[in-house]
Amino acid sequence: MIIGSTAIEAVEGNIVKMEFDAIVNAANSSLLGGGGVDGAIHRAAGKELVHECRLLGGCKTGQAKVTKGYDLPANWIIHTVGPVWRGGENGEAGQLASCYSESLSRAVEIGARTIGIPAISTGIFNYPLESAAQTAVATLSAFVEQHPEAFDRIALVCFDEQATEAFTKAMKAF
Ligand code: AR6
Repeated sequence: MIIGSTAIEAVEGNIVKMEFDAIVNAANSSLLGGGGVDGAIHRAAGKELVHECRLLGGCKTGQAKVTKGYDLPANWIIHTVGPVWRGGENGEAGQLASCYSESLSRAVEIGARTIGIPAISTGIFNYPLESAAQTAVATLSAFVEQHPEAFDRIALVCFDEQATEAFTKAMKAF
């Protein structure tokens, strides 16, 4: 979908290998690394990343903080902490939406025009894929409507076919 200058799309692949001004990391509140995409980003960025992360003092669920990209193709990493899925009645959707809007707010601040975002919370944090995809698409669209010229490309980077299908479907239904 296209809003203003921004193409929003779902793409399949490994986010650490992709060329964007900034990529978003699905981190945990320590910001010191973990499994999933977080582990992959820390491995690919190199050891200097964790040194910068130590200075940030952690990050609350739904918030986002920026570091440099170090050895990644991306110049910046926007670390956000998604909600752990606890059945859906505990504010998870609002927290997930906040991850997307706060990440884009950081992107605007650093002037990143191309951004890759993984399917936050849908791995280790267990958020149901379809519901996460709907929240992602609705939140990104609403943000971009408010900042129609801020970005060139926002890619929802899906790690497997199932995620690609869910995000593509959410975009078509929107
Ligand atoms: N590129 C793109 N997407 C990926 C990649 C990759 N290289 N690797 C995994 N994914 P997860 P969460 C997808 O578990 O659910 C960590 O330990 C994956 O298939 O990485 O937010 C953190 O430190 C899934 O669709 O993040 C936290 O403790 C999506 O990325 C916790 O996991 C998110 O899965 C965060 O859990």
